[in-house]
Amino acid sequence: MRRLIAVTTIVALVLVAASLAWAATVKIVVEGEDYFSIKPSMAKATGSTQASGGAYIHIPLRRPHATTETGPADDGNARFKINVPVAGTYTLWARANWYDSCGNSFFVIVDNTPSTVIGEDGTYGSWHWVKGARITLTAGQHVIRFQNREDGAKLDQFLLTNNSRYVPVRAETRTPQYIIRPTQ
Ligand SMILES: [Ca+2]
Repeated sequence: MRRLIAVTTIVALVLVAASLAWAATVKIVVEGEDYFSIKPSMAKATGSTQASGGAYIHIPLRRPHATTETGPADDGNARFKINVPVAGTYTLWARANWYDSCGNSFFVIVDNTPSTVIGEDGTYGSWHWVKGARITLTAGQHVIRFQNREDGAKLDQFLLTNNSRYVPVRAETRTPQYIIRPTQ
């Protein structure tokens, strides 16, 4: 009997721990077009049949397209304001579409921390998820900035999750409860 109680207690504790972990799992999905502010050469594009919501943001191709790593021509960017419900370490993912090997990345700047690079993978001409940095965030408001690094880079959505094993596959459903937009 004592053993049964012990086993029952352990099972109950495991279930409680699992449900707490489940409850604390957060996924923040933001459309590229959900920006709080945008600065050229970052631009919004609409009418897409492939991008979620029909829209994305991008650094338009220059003519001639940069074919060497010369550095960005401007600091064009989109700033996003999000409300993080639970403090933790979040993995950043971007649903991107790259032009070529010289148009396949963005700088990402979280609040006032040094920039990181997302992209530099070899999938061109189709929307796909790219894994970015792991970011430690407090609960509350944060600013995420996607900034020009190379022309020909497009962003449909980005995602932040504290579940390090989560791997997005398709376009995700946006989570408006975490997104702060300018008041109209
Ligand atoms: Ca979109």
